[in-house]
Amino acid sequence: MDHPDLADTSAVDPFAHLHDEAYSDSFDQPRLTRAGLVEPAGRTVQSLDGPWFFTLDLFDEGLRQKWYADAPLPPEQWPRPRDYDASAGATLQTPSCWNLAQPQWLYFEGAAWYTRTIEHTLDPARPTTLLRIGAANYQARVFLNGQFLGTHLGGSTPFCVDLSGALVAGGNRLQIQVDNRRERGRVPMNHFDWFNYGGLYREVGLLRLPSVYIAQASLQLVPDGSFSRLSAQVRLSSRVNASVSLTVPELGLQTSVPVIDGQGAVVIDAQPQLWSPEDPRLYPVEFRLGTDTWTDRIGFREIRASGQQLMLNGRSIYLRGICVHEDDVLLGKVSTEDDVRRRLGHAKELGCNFLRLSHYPHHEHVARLADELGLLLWEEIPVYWAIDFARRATLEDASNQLLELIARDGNRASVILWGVGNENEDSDDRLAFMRHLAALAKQADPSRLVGAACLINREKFCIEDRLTDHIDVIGINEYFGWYEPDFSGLDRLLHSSSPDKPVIISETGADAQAGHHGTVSELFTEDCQAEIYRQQIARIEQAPYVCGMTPWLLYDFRSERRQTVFNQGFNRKGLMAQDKQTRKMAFAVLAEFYHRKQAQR
Ligand code: GCB
Repeated sequence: MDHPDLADTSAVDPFAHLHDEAYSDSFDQPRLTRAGLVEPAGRTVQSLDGPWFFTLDLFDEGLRQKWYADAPLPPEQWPRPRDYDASAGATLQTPSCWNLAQPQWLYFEGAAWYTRTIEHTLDPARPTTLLRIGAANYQARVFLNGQFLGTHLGGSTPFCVDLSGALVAGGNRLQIQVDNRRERGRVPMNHFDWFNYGGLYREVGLLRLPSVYIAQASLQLVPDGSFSRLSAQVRLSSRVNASVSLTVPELGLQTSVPVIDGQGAVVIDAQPQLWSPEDPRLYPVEFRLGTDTWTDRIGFREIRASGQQLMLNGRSIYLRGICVHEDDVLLGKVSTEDDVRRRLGHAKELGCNFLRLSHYPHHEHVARLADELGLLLWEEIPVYWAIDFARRATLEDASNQLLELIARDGNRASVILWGVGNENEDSDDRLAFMRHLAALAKQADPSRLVGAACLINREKFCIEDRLTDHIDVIGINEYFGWYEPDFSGLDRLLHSSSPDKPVIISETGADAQAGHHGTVSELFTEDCQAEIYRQQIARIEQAPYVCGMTPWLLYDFRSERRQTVFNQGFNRKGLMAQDKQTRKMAFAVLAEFYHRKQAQR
């Protein structure tokens, strides 16, 4: 590689960085957003997973001293001393969470640097090279050959960087600075009930594309109750006029989508077999523009709210759900396909037809496997508790996370609901913020429902949250029996509310340490947790407008806020322990209810 040591000019004061507290200002733009996100959609991805040179950077020296500008030279050729050599030393395997790589890194919150070489061969047929990062928690800054290319905010959604302009033939030095600091202005903010893992914890790869390619495509059932029309939409990478071919062989469908100024849409008559949890039929779909082929397997179904009912394909449905976090004792937020299969398998064993993927976008495998296995999903962004609703940049960040999630999973039949928030106090700023998100989700995706975990009025014990006027499905988190020991509050809540839309009990539950037994009134015992489930189910079942529930939650998960002898750094509200094997008594209680409900259909 032949890159100048940009930092090493004798004119530069080697001590200037010691006095420069504006050192990060020039690395917050350009922002990498949904506008640049491209899904692989069956195209070849060159994986960059594996070992990367890695260091933690507690004092932000990488930006202060411009480590990215140091030429990769052997130490004997360094023009002056360095504090880090990005092309040598320790490596870290990706995807991974750095917290679990070394015991002393468990609680690290700050910046870290990943460096690796990518070999590039110029290909005139595929001049565009996009770097796609599955997720990096929370801010990522991308550098290629010493050049800063952009930064992404948001810890759970994918993003792309166009490397084409900075790539050279041969070896190229790719560097990603990832920063997992908790901050008040972020989404989520600094206070949340899960573990703050850091790193490149999802797959990273390269997509090589022609100069004009399909940036986004979707095929969906038109939600008009006729089940006989499909809506196709295409967006190209540039504002050209073109014709994109669309084929769905198993529907005998072959047509073209006229594209004007980079955008195209058509509605086509078709009679697909509908996707449902009982019959999760998927159709291979292909969009083609010249040599660029975009493929997917898509299910067609309709979800609607009708009064207090949820209608899937025109029939009322009860959502037998469970909440899940993305957490693993050994891997943290890394979700392997095996782990996701196990998670969905346990949900099926419970009798579920629905999962709430709380509280942030989970790995894209989840919705893909849910499509195949016939599970419905609530997906959400981490607009959690007291984020800074008054801050414009926070709204922009949340909006972008929402749009990236919709762009990634918009073709997944399993996803029926976009969640825009969880337990946020009803203030004017919050209402404006969340109304904006709800409207944005509707505009980006009119075919799905929008929901949120809302609040109840604790004096009157009824559902009372101004946000409910702006969403399709009301989620209610309530912990009667646990945080509020008296169940009479739940009776009052269920009787005195009269919502005009479907309600899901989006959380309820209790902590139990696996293997700890006692009386039903002894906190943290399995017996107490199981009894709370019994009491909850008996009441929720009677409320006619409750059209489903997602108790909190499938597995115990790391949460440093929880430090009793029973918790020891874990939230223990799992129906299973964090080993993902040990079932607590409440597992059978919920399974019994769900299997009974299923048989009633
Ligand atoms: C909630 C939150 C969830 C917590 C849970 C708990 O209401 O939405 O993130 O983990 O309660 O265990 O208290």
